[in-house]
Amino acid sequence: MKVLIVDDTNTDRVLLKLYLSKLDCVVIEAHDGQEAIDLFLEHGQDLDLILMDVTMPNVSGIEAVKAIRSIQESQKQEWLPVIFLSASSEEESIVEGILAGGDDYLIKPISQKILSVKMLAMQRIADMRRRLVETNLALERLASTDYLTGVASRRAFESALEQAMLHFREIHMPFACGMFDLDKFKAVNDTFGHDAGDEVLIKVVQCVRASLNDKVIIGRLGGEEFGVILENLNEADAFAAFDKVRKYIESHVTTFEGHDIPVTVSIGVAMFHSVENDNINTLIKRADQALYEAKRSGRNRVIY
Ligand code: GH3
Ligand code: MG
Ligand code: MG
Ligand code: MG
Repeated sequence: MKVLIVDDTNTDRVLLKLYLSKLDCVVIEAHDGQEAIDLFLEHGQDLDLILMDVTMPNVSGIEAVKAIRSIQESQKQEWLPVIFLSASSEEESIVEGILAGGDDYLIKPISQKILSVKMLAMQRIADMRRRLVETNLALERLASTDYLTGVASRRAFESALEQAMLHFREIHMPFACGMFDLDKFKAVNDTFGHDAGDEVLIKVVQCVRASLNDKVIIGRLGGEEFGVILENLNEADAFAAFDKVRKYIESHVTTFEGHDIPVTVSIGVAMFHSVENDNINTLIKRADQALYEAKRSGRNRVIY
């Protein structure tokens, strides 16, 4: 553990350092609240605990902890336990310390045994929080990714679309949103089975990446429907790019258990123009209408 000790009294710091060295801690020291804030700003990310005296000249321990908590809040930092150490056992003082952001409050003289178990308790909470953060990250990844094809989930795609709108409105550039729907895909499942259908979906995504680029934003909007965002292109170039994808998919047949499975896609394209009053719903609606038109007029084509 890396511990910041804050105390204006020399002998108190020496004693704490001795206790902490027996617990294999790395220690840094501050002599008052201001120095504690400065050291926190410098070392904050790798500190595991702060032991904070309450009564100190200039900036008190209470003020220092309030400042540290507000920095943590504004920078969305991880929790960092703070234990106050004070000669005052007044009810008011303990209440003030905890309300200021302290996690515990020990009364001087400090018992080495009590300090060490209090530190253990803090470490237990820190471990639990770390596991929670990891689980949340894993869940977020899961919710933002389509399990079968690895592209963005619908929710993640819509949020990427939202980001793109903000960005391109700011730089006054257009971008294109293409909505893909596989043609007669039900027949693929009916003829070759659901697993073969799954292979085709994976292959279509590979084709989009191969014919555009690896980093293009793709989302799975529904069963056999995908969204693709093409940035920095005018209408004619976007149309050409999507038509290239369409041809690429048409000419790259999926092979599954010895069967060749041809598939085509219909693509509806909507352009986002920064001057228009578009929002994500109107943009998706226009792409959807273009897709409907592509289907109606014979499939395997790009319409915008
Ligand atoms: P259209 O050209 O008009 O789009 O016809 P379609 O057959 O593609 O459209 P329809 O909506 O009738 O059928 C879509 C099919 O997509 C039905 C559904 O079983 C299949 N599907 C949806 N999600 C998956 C999936 O994850 N895996 C597989 N294998 N099939 C899926
Ligand atoms: Mg003091
Ligand atoms: Mg469909
Ligand atoms: Mg379809």
